Amino acid sequence: MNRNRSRELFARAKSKVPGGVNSPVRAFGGVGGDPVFFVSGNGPWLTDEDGNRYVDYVASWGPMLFGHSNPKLVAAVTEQASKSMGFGAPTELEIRMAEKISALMPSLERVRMVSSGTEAAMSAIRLARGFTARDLILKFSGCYHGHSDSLLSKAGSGLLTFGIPNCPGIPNDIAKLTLTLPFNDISALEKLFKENPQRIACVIVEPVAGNMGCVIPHQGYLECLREVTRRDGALLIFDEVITGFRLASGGAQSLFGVTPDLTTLGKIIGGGLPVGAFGGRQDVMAHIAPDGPVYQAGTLSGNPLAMAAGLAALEQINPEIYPALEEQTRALADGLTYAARSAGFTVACNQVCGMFSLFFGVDAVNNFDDVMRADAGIYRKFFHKMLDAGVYLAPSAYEVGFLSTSHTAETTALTLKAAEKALHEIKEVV
Ligand code: HOZ
Repeated sequence: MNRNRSRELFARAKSKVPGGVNSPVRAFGGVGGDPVFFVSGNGPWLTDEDGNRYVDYVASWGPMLFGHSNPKLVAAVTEQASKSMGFGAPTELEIRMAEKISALMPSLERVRMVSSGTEAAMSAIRLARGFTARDLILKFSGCYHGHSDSLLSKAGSGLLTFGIPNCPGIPNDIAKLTLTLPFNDISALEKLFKENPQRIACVIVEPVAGNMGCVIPHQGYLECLREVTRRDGALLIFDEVITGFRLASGGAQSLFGVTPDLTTLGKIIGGGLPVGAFGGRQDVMAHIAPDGPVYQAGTLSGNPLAMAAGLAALEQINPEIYPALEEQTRALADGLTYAARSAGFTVACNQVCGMFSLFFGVDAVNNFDDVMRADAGIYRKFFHKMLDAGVYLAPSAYEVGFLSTSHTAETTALTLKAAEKALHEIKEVV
């Protein structure tokens, strides 16, 4: 497959853009080689600058729940663009967005729109600290909640891909306020709260981790987070930037039946445009300015173009879309597992509704240490063979794969055929 134009563009990008990209994982540092530059997408398909077509499993890192160029989203954005791109003043679209989110996820009694998941998490943490008058926060190794100062300790995503354990530029005095624990470890959680009674402002967690690959909570784990935080007076924040509206119409919180105090959202609620949100209990959200003293603001917050795209996505959400998405993703995950084992590889494949991850060299992945034991070298080889066969997987062993409602049995069959060939070829030279 010829990707000359992508190669040329990457070389050109590097002379003006740090690392040639505007977000590190895209630079292909985790898999080697040059990133693919894309020109268009349609449903589950992507077309690159050289005219090659790929089945897309990155889905713009999650937002493309309905595939690329979904006609309802295109129409909504086109209509709004002809009216105005933004006022920096309220619009009815923002109310409709908050009403829609609240109807789908009732724990969000009040919703504040922002422009990214990073901003949502950063603001939710400030709110939790302001509300509880406590400074410490707790996160879990391998979870990623955007790149704000308080949330980069032992973080997943690009920090994992590029092996950056501690990010320079974050003052020690800030970093030491973030406590970390392993995901899925109840006794470590109980011990930490026992040692720090009434000192932790909040626990922030991806209810299904999606930035160290897909890692699923053990039965009872999220319930335990709820119970421990409630007992202590700490807030529980679910980071549903990835899982919100991807796992169920009410997000992971409805799938697992655990209600957090605050939730952060992004990705799908912007339909592919830059959008985030945080929201939750009315009494907590009342502390946000202008109602309360916890300051948070943004020129582009609630931007009408982004609201139009997000609303067009959310209006297509209903419980009926998830069984087919689950079935298609499970068929893919089972097929990949079967193909890998048949070729002689040990693998674990974690999957929940429309997200999945394949880990080589391990037979179960339940936390960050398990992820670290997986063989990223085999993933790299697999990634490139799949790319050459027209399948675009995440360019890092530590990101998840996403399906959309536009993926079909045909795209799954094509992917599995490519995977079977790739895995046999890799095995021959290992
Ligand atoms: N943090 C994103 C994945 N979880 C990567 C974003 C990007 O590179 O676009």
